[in-house]
Amino acid sequence: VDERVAAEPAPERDGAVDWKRSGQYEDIIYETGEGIAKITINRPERHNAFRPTTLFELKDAFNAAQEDAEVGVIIFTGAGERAFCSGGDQKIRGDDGYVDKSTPHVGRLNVLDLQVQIRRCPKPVIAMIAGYAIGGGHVLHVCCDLSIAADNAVFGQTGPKVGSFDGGYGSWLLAETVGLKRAREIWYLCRQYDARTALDWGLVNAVVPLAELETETVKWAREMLEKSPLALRMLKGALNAVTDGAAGMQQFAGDATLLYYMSEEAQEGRDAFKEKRAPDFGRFPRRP
Ligand code: S0N
Repeated sequence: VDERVAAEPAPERDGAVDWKRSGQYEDIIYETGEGIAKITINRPERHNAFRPTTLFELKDAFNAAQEDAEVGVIIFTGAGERAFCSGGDQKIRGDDGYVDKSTPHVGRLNVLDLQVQIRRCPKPVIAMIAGYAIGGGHVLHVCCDLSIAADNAVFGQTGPKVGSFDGGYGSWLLAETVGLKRAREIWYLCRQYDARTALDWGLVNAVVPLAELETETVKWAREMLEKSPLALRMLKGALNAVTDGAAGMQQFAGDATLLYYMSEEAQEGRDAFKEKRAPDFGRFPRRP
């Protein structure tokens, strides 16, 4: 009997991941399972608006996911069905940034650090969006590699209405994603856009019924987990390099060095130094 024919087809796994929670956090939840890390902003009473504490915790969680060699894909989301994230917490906005117990004397704008961290993380980050992705929350999903939206998702910027703007990734990465005219419209008019429009504009990768949001997002994560982690890492670096300028090239160059370290040619240099002999690079091809 040909075992390939007789074998039962692999059962379709449902979306349910047996998430294991870890870390001591107040504003977020950090979970892992099946090679996926799920990071959730947990302030649903404020539509998951972030304060400095939230951002310090997110920084810690993203760092944990990046450093965990078991994790291949990160899902970034908001608690509940009403919001992914509504941006900076306007209720604790001081005169020079956001102020809370973690930074009582100096206002902070520390979402910018998180944006950079998401971009530089060598693992794919999927924004899983139910409800509002507004203001600085909208910018966060723009910074993610992929965005899966529920059919109740609502997108938009509010800066010129509430006295702020994001002239960094929030402007030019958005323009690169949806085009300059649409980016201008989004910022100048501060309208809200539904999930279908976001899909038409290339702002999200897929729209699914709310009840299927996590199942579908996990499906995308599992598909990526089947792929070569180094290839995904290099592709993320390559796709970000142009918009990240010298910093993007620096990261991409670091990845090239990582690959070189893994070659026999580089290891010959290391070994020759340790063995106090001249390196023999003659056995390696001068590639055309
Ligand atoms: C999302 C909206 C449209 C939803 O309206 P809806 O459904 O009517 O709900 P609400 O009743 O308004 O909201 C429910 C509860 O949640 C609170 N809430 C919502 N959003 C926020 C928020 N951002 N801050 C604090 N609280 C929030 C509501 O107040 C309500 O609670 P109660 O009833 O108890 O009052 C609507 O909620 C809305 O428009 N929200 C505000 C969206 C907004 O303007 N966000 C801020 C935009 N600016 C930024 O994000 C800053 C940008 C930024 O981070 C940045 C950029 C560049 C450089 C640095 C920075 C930086 O600041 O770090």
